[in-house]
Amino acid sequence: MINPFYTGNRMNQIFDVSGMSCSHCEQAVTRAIRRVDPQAEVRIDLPTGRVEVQSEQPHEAIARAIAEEGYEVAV
Ligand SMILES: [Cu+2]
Repeated sequence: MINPFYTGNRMNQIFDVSGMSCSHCEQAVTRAIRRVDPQAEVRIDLPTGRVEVQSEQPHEAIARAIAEEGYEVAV
């Protein structure tokens, strides 16, 4: 898959998040992820709760940040 954001060390990570219902939630989750990795690329699909992140930070660290923000992350 061709990914314009791929820089070499970044991994494409998918999270299944429940509890996001509006753009405010989207921003809260994005901010939480950027606290772990300010360079992270974040794409959120609200209807499905699919969160796609490109980051070199570990999957668990990002999942924890989302959970700490108050959203449920499926593992
Ligand atoms: Cu919301």
